[in-house]
Amino acid sequence: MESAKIARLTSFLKSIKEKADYLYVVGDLYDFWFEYRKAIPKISLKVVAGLCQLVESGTVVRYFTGNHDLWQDKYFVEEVGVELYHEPASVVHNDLKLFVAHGDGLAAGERKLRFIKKIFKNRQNIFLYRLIHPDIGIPLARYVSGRSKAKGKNPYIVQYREFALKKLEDGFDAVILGHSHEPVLECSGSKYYINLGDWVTCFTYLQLTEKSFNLKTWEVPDET
Ligand SMILES: [Mn+2]
Repeated sequence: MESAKIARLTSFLKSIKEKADYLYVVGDLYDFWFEYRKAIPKISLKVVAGLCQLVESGTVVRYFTGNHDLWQDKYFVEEVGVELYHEPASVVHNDLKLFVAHGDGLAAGERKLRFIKKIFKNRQNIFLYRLIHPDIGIPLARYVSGRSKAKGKNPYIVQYREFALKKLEDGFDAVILGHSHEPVLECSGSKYYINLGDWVTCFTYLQLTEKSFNLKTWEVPDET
């Protein structure tokens, strides 16, 4: 993460301190994450510290892993105090039933990705990968992870929406996804399909107050 983006993200984390009851991080916070037993990637300490301070202030932080950080293990749980979700989850806030997921693999057409994820998440494969020295293993996995970045528009955007509409029919009040980088807030009656966008170019976040959803863009406050 480059410094301007780190500053933008940490200023956001600071702004919700003592205000937000919950923060959901819906995956791919980092381009890449892999945990060894005694080593972690050299990632921005400022972001980790920002999350720590948020947890200490009383905000419950729930971290859903994405396709770039699916190897999250115990570090964020033990050191930061986040609640970690490796799978989509159903949660209730303000009497609203929400379906939350990063989104990768939910489109009907993503069979290949679902298969690769199984291999990546296999405990034995993870054990073997940990035998590679971090100075080799981390850049290698980062390279593979970088190659998986969609060039241009995600081809499954229509299918993610179809998946979401089915969930809404099944009784959810809102479906909240990430992954596609395209912010969406679609309302039909009292039901919502939301995509959180990203913090690469959009800097969007969703705010739930009582029963209303607001998809907002975070601008760094002018300190002069
Ligand atoms: Mn993703």
